[in-house]
Order: sequence, then structure tokens, then C-alpha cells
Amino acid sequence: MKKLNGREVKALFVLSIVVPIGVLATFRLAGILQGPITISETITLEPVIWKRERPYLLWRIPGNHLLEVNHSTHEVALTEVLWVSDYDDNWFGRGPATDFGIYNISVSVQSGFVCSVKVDFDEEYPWSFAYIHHSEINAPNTTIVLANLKVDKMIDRGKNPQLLRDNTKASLSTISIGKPNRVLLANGSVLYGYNSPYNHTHQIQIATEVVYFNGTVYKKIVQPVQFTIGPDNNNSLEDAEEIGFGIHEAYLDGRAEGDLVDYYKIWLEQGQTIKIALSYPEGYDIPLIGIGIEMCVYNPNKQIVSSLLYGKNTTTQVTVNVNPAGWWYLKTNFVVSPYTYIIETFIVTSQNGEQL
Ligand SMILES: [Ca+2]
Ligand SMILES: [Ca+2]
Repeated sequence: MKKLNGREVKALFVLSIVVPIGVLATFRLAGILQGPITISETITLEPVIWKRERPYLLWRIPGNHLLEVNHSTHEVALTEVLWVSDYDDNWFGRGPATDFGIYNISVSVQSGFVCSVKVDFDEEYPWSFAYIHHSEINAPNTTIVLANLKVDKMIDRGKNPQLLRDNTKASLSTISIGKPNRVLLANGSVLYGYNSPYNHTHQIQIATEVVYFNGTVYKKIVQPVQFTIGPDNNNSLEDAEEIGFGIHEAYLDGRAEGDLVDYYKIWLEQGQTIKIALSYPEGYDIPLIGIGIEMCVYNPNKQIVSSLLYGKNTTTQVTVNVNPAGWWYLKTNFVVSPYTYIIETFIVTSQNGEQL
């Protein structure tokens, strides 16, 4: 989740003022406006980083994984909620794929109107492809929701072989109807085929572009989201992945070719009391009773100080009294089937003895 605080918004606003006149661009909107318009300012927001661990095989988790992005100034507000669903290792015989969803993109302007909303999925990897679901988007059976918008152009590599040498895998362009001060694009969906071996890490750029008129000039906002999905690299104490307090969701697979073990390190202070809990995502049905994930806790000398075995009806958390300060390690392993699991680490007592 990323929310811009007031200072970031101000920084972006200041940045926007210094865009030189020389970069003014023209932009053609065929729908509401006749002829090209001039964009006086393009504001590219800080990219939002969104990461998932790539499972060896099927990744089945109830519900979708959401990312929410917000941007607002005195003249425009943009809210974007994206989701990514199950990872399927062989989607209809076409290899590994996931669904991306545009849960909603809503834009409102204080004065003036919204002109267009466009979403692109780009990646440099040459073999990946995409299908925009509900391609008959204006047909009666469509499920996409458009308020004050209509589809202007839609391309995806799944249907457009001419895009084979292009980094754009899918693109959905909409333009506004009338001159609305509020628009909504919701329920869009893109099936993304990775077409790569398990050990490949993908970096997909999901860029949303909004053009609006603020009552005086036309402006464009670009919000990039960088989605990364690849296998972990945390398979030994030396390669332990650094985590902080809070929730960390990850994946293990006990089969020989899978992801057999995950190591983490967390910096703890002398005198703290820490609880570390292990669980599965809500609603996840554990198929085996009494067998699940084993977790070990190591002190900075790399000696095991605690362990638990998590399955159904077993202990779900351990308490650690920190002595000495330093990098403490966690190891998770021993699953028979592929599982997503959650580690939650939190402070019970601070280093000053304060109950938290
Ligand atoms: Ca893992
Ligand atoms: Ca691992």
C-alpha cells in the first residue's frame, strides 16, 4: 500500500511547476474534443513497488491481493486499486499465468473535467503475453464498469501478433463522455502469461495515465506500478532475507524441485520480548492434519533457541526474550504440499521493559 503524504504531494507539485515550456506536448482526443489538445504539464508520480514470490507450482490463495494507490492535490484526486489473483503454473497448456484486475480507477477534478484514462502493461521480457478479458467490452454481457467513460482503444499481445516486438503487452484506453468531473473504470481484467521458466523474475510496469482539464490548462498524471514476481533467494542462513516487524507472506513447497526452505533475519534489541506467529492466509484450507510448517528461531550466534511445528491444532506462536541484540534468524521448512504462509513478528515488551 502506498499513500502519498502531504509533503510528497507538495514535492510533486513543486516539481510540476518547473516542467519547461519546451516539453509541451500535443495529444489527440478523438471523442469529446475535436482535434489535438496541448498538455501543459505531465506529472509522473513515484513508482509504487509491488512484489510477489513466484511459486514453483499452483498458488492457490482465497481472495485476491490488493494494491491501493492514492494521489490527490487541490485540483485532482486519483484512486487506483489493482489486484492479482492465483498463479497457475500451466494455464490451458500455455504455461504459467496470473490474472491482474483493475478493481477500480476513479478520478475526480475540482474544476474542469477528466479527458481520458489509460492503463498499460509493459515488460521487456519478449515472450510474455496478455489477454484483456471481456474484450467485447461494449457487448451486453460485459462485466467491466465504466462511468462517464467509453473505450477508445484496446490492444493486447494475445490478439495482436504485430505487438510481438513491442514491450507493450496490453493497453486499455478510455475517453470521457461529456465533460465529467468524475469518472470510474472498474472490473477490468488482464490475463498475463509469463511464458518463462520458474527461475525467471518478471518486472511488469503497470502505468496509469490520466488527462484532465483543470479549468485553465490540460495536464497529464502518470502513476507507474512496478510488479515483480520471481523465486526467492533465501535458501541458507547466509542468504537470509531481511524482514521487519509486521506481516510477511511467503511460499514454500516441500517437493524436491520446489522451494524447500526460507530463511529470514530480523534485527532485535537486547531486553525486548518478541512474539513470532505462524499462520496460513484466512480461509486457506490445510489439507493435512498435524503436518505443516516447522519454524526455528536462531540467536545471533546461529544457535536454535526455539522451534514450533505448525499444522492444524498446534502451537502457532513462540516468544523470544532477546539476549543479545543483533540479527536473529528464522527458518521455515517442512511442508508436504505447496503452501502460502504468514509470519507475523511483533514486540511484546520493549528493551526498556515497557509493555507494548
Ligand atoms: Ca519461499
Ligand atoms: Ca526459499
